[in-house]
Amino acid sequence: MLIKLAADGPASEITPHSSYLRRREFLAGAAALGLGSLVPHAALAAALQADKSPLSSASETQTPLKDIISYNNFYEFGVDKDDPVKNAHTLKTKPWKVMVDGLVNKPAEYELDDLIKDIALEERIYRMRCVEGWSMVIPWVGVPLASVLKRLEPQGSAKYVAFGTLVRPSEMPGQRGVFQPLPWPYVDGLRLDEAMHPLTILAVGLYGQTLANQNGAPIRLVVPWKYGFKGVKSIVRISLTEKQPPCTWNLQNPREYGFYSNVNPNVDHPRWSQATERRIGESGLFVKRRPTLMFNGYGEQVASLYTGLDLKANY
Ligand SMILES: Nc1nc2c(c(=O)[nH]1)N[C@H]1C(S)=C(S)[C@@H](COP(=O)(O)O)O[C@H]1N2
Ligand SMILES: [Mo]
Repeated sequence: MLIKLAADGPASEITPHSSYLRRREFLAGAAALGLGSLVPHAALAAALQADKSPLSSASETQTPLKDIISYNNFYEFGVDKDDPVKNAHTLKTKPWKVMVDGLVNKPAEYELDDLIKDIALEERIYRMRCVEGWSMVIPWVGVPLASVLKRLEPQGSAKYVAFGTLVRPSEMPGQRGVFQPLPWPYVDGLRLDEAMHPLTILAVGLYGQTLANQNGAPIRLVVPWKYGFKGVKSIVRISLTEKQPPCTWNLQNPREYGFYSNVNPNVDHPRWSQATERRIGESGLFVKRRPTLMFNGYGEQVASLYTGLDLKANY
């Protein structure tokens, strides 16, 4: 009954800023009342209303929620796939501020709700492909990154967008151990035209609810034609730059991970093939690996971004 209450109104309705906020508060209140267990995947998840986007890859079976929230890479919470689901509850996602700086006319430290205010939330069902060889189909809820960037007014000299994430060891066990798997903050970036592409979104939810912490709450990048590691989680900084920004995995191992990281079955990672993938949630003796598609199947929309670029050299 309470879940019905949270999902107030038709799914096609545009979500204004104030009701987005109210939903977040409703669930915080529900959690305080001990009603958190009514919410399927996290005590603070709140129902979101989103327009269904025609840009969805809607024909494929969606990966079950339980798999999306329990098989994650989020090294701030540990390096094993089941570490984030166990550890990410300690992350506090409210209040949340995003610092915007660099080559923009509207630099500021924005409250998250102000950053996406009045931009309609959309449901985008996307195939996602990790460089490790697994894939999922995820019904994201988010806003086009282009809409947010337009609001920030990139200057003419801006050529790239850099994303930075939270460094808060008190809430992130992976940042306080003796062994720190990555340099912090986790960073990555896009060329400005990739960032402005209509398929690129900032996600705040999935399966109609706010993101579970382990999926990158409260806001993360989603670029469906690139390998999963470009999906920067728990973003606290957006910078417009003239120079190509650093990428965590490229810094870690430049021979294995490049700036572009476009899904490409013809260019193998040095240690494993990229020709096929295992769809998470389809485990079983007789389940076959699927062929991986060029640009993860989004080539018709994005291939023109790379005309004239050698994709073997620019992996
Ligand atoms: N901040 C941060 N973002 C991150 C990572 C990380 O370790 N830290 N891992 C990346 C990798 S390797 C993948 S495959 C995706 C996984 O996103 P998901 O768990 O929501 O499927 O998040 C990416 N974003
Ligand atoms: Mo990944």
